[in-house]
Amino acid sequence: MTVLVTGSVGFVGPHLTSHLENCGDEVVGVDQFGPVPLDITDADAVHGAFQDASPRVVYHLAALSSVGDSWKSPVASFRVNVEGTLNVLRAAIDLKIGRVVVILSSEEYGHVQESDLPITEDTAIRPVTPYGATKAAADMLAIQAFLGDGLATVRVRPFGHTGPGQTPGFVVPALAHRIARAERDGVDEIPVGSLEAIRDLSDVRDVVRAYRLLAEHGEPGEVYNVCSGVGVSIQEIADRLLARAKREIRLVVDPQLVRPTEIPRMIGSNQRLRTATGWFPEIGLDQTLADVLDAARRTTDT
Ligand code: A2R
Repeated sequence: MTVLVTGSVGFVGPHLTSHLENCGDEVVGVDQFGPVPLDITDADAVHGAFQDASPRVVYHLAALSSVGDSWKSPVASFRVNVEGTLNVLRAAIDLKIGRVVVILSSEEYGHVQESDLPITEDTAIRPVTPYGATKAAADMLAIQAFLGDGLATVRVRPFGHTGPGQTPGFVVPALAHRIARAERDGVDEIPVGSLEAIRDLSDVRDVVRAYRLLAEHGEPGEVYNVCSGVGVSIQEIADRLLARAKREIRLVVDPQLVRPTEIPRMIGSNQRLRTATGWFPEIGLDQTLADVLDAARRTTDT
């Protein structure tokens, strides 16, 4: 079966591509700087690429994915994340593509009261960050494409995920890179931002398995959280990484690294995903952190 992945050379794209290929799919990857270059904001180019590939399934990952950057460039985030998604949906409708898996975000939920945790798919959408708002808008477009145009969209709201290959703009690889540099340079302290925030963190390799399972078994028109269901603090992540360090390293809080709006506790429910697909996470946090630290050491050495 031919499938198409947008955002194929980002962080998740290569993990998804190798998983799909291992499952026997023929993958066409498109990305702004990918093997098949495609600007997702160019509607005609998106239509042309989809027509050429003629996929049964589209996995739409292409996005400006940094929450921090979305505060600095909300218009660019909106164009890529919302207009880009609209272009994908319109092309898929026009070309009668069987299914579109639209990758959205847990950032759509925003600040959720402690009493309303864990976050289910029915939790109100109240985004706090510009990035979260773009994903909420993309979510609406995908609902409309299903309800109004009959396109089989499956909407997915992944919570935090990490693994080898993630850029140091995200908290786990950022910490891992600082530790790897401190090991290399013989430094005994590293800066950190907020340590209190609690996140629901998955391994990217588990997340991409969920995406394919949802392409196969997800209900068209439905939305699914992808998350571990377990909360872990940034402090604990940092401590577990430091426990693997090759020297004694201390954390020093740097106020400049604290985000303008930090959501204190985000924990999701993966019940709907489990019921629909039988998915469960296979890779434990310690394995993930070990792999991210090893990857950081390799890039720091080169
Ligand atoms: O920003 P770049 O140069 O890293 O390229 C990203 C690409 N992308 C685009 N592709 C086509 N046309 C555009 N105008 C455009 N702008 C950005 O999408 C990158 O290669 C890919 C997204 O990958 P990452 O930023 O690494 O995100 P990640 O972690 O792979 O997340 C995949 C999806 C995204 O929708 C996130 O918002 C969601 O999962 O969490």
